[in-house]
Amino acid sequence: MTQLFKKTFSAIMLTGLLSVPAFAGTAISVDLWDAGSDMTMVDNMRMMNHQNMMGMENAPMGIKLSAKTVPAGEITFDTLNSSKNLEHEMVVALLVDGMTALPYKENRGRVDENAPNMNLGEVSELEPGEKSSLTINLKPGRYMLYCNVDGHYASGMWTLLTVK
Ligand SMILES: [Cu+2]
Repeated sequence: MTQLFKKTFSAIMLTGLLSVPAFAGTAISVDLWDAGSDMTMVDNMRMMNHQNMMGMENAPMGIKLSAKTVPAGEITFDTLNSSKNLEHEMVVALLVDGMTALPYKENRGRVDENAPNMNLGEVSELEPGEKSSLTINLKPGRYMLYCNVDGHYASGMWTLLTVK
């Protein structure tokens, strides 16, 4: 850290720049988690029904980010599926101003990824314990990261990200 600081500092001195050093991008850690029981499809459906009563704070699964706001530009999502027994994924969507509901297919329990802005990039199905990264360029705006495995979005597996 100190070394890096010195290098950065001398680079600034050498080039005579007083502004922020050139920004190579931002990395965010993404944790795809769940409560960890042996959940079957039937349990998933039951969770979806409970969701309305429970509220998000009691959701049985979710997405946790190391940062909720990041600068525009190249963003790397270092994604870990920390579940012990379920596959999860992470899809990036842009929330357009005034949007009140996502294009959601009730019959399939999934967000419609083919709808505009609903899939700007993804880390597709990760096995329990598996990691993968996605790097994409994001403009300022409000984004949502979600898991589109059947029933998971409705079970609370989404979070918001602000790009400034
Ligand atoms: Cu999931």
